[in-house]
Amino acid sequence: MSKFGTIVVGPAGAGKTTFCSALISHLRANKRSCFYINLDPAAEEFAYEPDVDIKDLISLEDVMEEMGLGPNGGLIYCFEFLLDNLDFLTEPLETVTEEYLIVIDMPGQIELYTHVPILPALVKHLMRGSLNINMCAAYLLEATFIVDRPKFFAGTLSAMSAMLMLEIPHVNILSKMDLVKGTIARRDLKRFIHPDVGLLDEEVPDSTSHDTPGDDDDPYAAGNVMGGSSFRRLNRAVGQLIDDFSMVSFLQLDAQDEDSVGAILAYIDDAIQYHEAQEPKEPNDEIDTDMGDRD
Ligand SMILES: Nc1nc2c(ncn2[C@@H]2O[C@H](COP(=O)(O)OP(=O)(O)OP(=O)(O)O)[C@@H](O)[C@H]2O)c(=O)[nH]1
Ligand SMILES: [Mg+2]
Repeated sequence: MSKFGTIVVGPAGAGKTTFCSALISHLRANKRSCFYINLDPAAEEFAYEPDVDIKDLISLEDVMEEMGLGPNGGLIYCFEFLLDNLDFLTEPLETVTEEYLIVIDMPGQIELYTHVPILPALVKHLMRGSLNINMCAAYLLEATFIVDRPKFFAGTLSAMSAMLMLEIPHVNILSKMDLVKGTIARRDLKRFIHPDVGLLDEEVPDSTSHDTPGDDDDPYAAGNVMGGSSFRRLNRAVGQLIDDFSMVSFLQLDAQDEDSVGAILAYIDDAIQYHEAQEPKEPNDEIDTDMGDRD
């Protein structure tokens, strides 16, 4: 028996928890079962009570206090502790059946998705161990990043980094689309949905970003830290890297819009081959065929 799930990842505040809630509402409305896991030890409020909550295993607050760690070091400690106590996840998941979608909400510390090898180990345990969960990652990036093109490409690079590190099916999502709709032409939006490096060349240099005219090449000039020719060359190199790999394109999400959530769920279902594993239902399954009272 297979199990199916999605792990919702992305930078802080990208809308991961909101997306998990919207997804659960949508699944419920469509009479689908869901198993919700919260792995953010700092998360306080949920629209739906998690079936498993990492806070029942370890508290970030306690870790910070007792180990003298900051929030990021504390979070890494919590995940290392989880990896040492995987039964906490394995036991409740053993009974989850194939009609469920397991939804895992993650914290927003970007280092978890870029260079710390904790998440690949966790995902490997869930997918390749006895649990055998077909999983895909849903990587959220805020659509508002598109107003700052270098920032958008940096965010796209982090999505690609997560794809390469996790090595599992991946759905990239531009969240909070409601905040940019109407501010950008459809034709221009397409160039962010399928990131086009040309966007960086077209960016008009900000005339206020240079200390004095002619110092554009000096990477140490304060005004060139986020501008100037060396900054543009760096962004061009990042953009070229993304273009060379040609791996990232985005789906669009407005968490308030049921159709948008449904469309993303369809991609997730496809990526994990959810429907292929479901028992075919007979057309009469739902109809009460009990004739006993008539005898
Ligand atoms: N306008 C708009 N706001 C959204 C949307 N999704 C999330 N938000 C808001 O963005 C903020 C952050 O949302 P969360 O769901 O907490 O983001 P998160 O990625 O879980 O954040 P962390 O767990 O702290 O990393 C909240 O104020 C949400 O209300 C959306 O689709 N549209
Ligand atoms: Mg969250």
